[in-house]
Amino acid sequence: MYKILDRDTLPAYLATIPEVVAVLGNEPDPDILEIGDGNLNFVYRVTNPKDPSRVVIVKQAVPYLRMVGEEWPLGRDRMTYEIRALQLYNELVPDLVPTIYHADEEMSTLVMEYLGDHIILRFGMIDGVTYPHVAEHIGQFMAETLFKTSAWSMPSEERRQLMDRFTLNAELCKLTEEFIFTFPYMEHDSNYSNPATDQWARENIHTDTHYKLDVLAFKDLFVSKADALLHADLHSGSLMVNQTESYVIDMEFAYFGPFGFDVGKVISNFLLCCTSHLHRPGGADYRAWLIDQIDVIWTTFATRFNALWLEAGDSAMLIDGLLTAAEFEQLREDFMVELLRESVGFAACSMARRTLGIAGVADIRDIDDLDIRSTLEISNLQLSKQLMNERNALSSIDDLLALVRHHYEQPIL
Ligand code: ADP
Ligand code: SR1
Ligand code: MG
Repeated sequence: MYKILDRDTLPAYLATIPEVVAVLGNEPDPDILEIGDGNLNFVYRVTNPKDPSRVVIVKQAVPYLRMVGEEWPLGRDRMTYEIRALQLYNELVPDLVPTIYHADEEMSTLVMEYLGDHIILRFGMIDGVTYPHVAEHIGQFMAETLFKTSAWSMPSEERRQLMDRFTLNAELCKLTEEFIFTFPYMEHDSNYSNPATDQWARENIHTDTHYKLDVLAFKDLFVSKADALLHADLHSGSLMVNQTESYVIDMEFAYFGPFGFDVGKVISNFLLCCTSHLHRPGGADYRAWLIDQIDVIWTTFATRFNALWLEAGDSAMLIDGLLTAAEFEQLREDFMVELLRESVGFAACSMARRTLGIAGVADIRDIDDLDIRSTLEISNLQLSKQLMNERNALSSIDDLLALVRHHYEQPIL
């Protein structure tokens, strides 16, 4: 039976799980610290005080939205989808996700490996730290998980059975539909407020029919296009990293959606951080590093995705003999250009929602001076609009990088 766990009840709960006892040891009085800084759930670090190397993470979904409180009810099913996605990722990309010690759908609880030598990428990037491998790891993660759950890889029936395990992640899909694709582009009580930014949004977002219809077209893709199993919340707060390793966490939004949603969200988070370093000490050098990482992410992703495509046998989409080698090559080339454009459109939506909506990013929202923050917010909105407007003129990652570099060359502060 479901029960909300806390520091008092966690030890007894964990003591009943042999796989957890094997890691933690028989410790009746472990050290427990709530370390969650996310928007939705509670995350505890549980350590054996006699041997601090014996440690686990316990993540539990509660029946409300953590960032608002109990007055915003939210079903606990999200943990079921996080468990299912993390189980699958442990098969597809075991080196890039935490190991599961125990998963309990009824208790909406996941007990997993503690990433003690890693920090959330967002905070490292806010501090201007460079990570030599993170972009490559992100590209690999997306290629493996997206390609291998797509109809270009899986047989039709098997894939539909997998889809069936994720179709009802309805409440979190609705959160995305509203908080990424709807509320930020209109007056809405849930939106963030900063006077100069609000004014700019009223004049340049709420009244821009073309842009709003473009955003709606991307909402349509989010709602309708089931390319692959997405992480669906793949931002720099969902990555824990150090100088050699990267781990993807927090896959509770997982559902079958468009490839470009994961790719675009990642790109947008490097851009949001880049904007923050117009003010933060990282300056031009760190901005250049961030933009270079977008190149590495895309290039690694596209290269690996193509390699998997060439290795794939018969799938729901293709069987041997249908296309000539030249036709297949042309298909892959055209496909990647379209995927880049789709990713850029989703990146544009993500930048606007992180600027105008309830769930901002610390990169920008932790800047105390409201005028400076507003200048950066408006710059993000300008870039969002430019990405959206010009996405279909982009034919390569170099075109995107040129657009972005040009944007950040303009002095704004
Ligand atoms: P939410 O779903 O509420 O956003 P997250 O899964 O993002 O929760 O986790 C919140 C925070 O808990 C993360 O930002 C990170 O600091 C910490 N955390 C989560 N999983 C782990 C882990 N396996 N090891 C170490 N810290 C973790
Ligand atoms: C109320 S929306 C909360 C947001 O936090 C998560 O990280 C997702 O991005 C979601 O949109
Ligand atoms: Mg989450």
